[in-house]
Amino acid sequence: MTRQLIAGNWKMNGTLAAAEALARALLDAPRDGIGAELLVCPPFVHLQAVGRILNGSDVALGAQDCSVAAGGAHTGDVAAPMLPELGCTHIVLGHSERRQNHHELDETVREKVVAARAAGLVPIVCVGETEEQRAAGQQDDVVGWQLKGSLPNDFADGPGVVAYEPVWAIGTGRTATEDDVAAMHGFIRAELVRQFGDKGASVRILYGGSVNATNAAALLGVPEVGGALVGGASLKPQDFLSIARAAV
Ligand code: G2H
Repeated sequence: MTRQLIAGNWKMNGTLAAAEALARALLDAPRDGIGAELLVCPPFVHLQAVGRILNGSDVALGAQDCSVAAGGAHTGDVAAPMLPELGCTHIVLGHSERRQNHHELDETVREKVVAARAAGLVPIVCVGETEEQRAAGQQDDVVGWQLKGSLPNDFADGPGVVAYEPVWAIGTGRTATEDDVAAMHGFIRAELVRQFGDKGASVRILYGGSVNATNAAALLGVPEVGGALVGGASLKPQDFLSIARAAV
């Protein structure tokens, strides 16, 4: 069985000194009882410093976004090929905060997945419904369309991850119930198999949304949960490692 992946999304938090301290704290803490794969995704401007600290360790490095373009006249953007030389192996794409704040469409996310793959990065593609959509019973339709639109046809041919993050559970302290997670992860698995055939069965599906040291064991124990994408709790090294200890 594949080890679960515990990924910390540091979002737009902290100073450079705080990012370096967090990375060092993760490396210095005891690792007993942790079998999960570990990944942290700092802000762009902290990637190089954190990458130097994590270099050679068992904690992988990821970015939180990239441009659809491989380089050129794109002021303010960061190209995917720039990221591996900083130590990045993974990249979070299509997070709901980018879909909302930067009006990213499924098509844009798909182009970014292609760009990230071409640069050798493992894409972690986020999907999830809003509170209004869930209240209207539209979560399957919404997430189904996001999967169809955001994942290129060859997505399951290489390493790739899907993260289910219900928008109403992000940073709110509200977590999806185990039944909610089981239903949505089961739905996503079925969609991946429908979209990609047998290869869709091995795409890892993370859960994200207010995961913390208290609820991690229950959420990570739900069938078809291949790990967690952790925001707020990933900024506290002990909490992040407690979540990792709850993984299988
Ligand atoms: C969801 C998650 C990490 P948080 O965005 O991607 O953040 O754990 O703070 O809800």
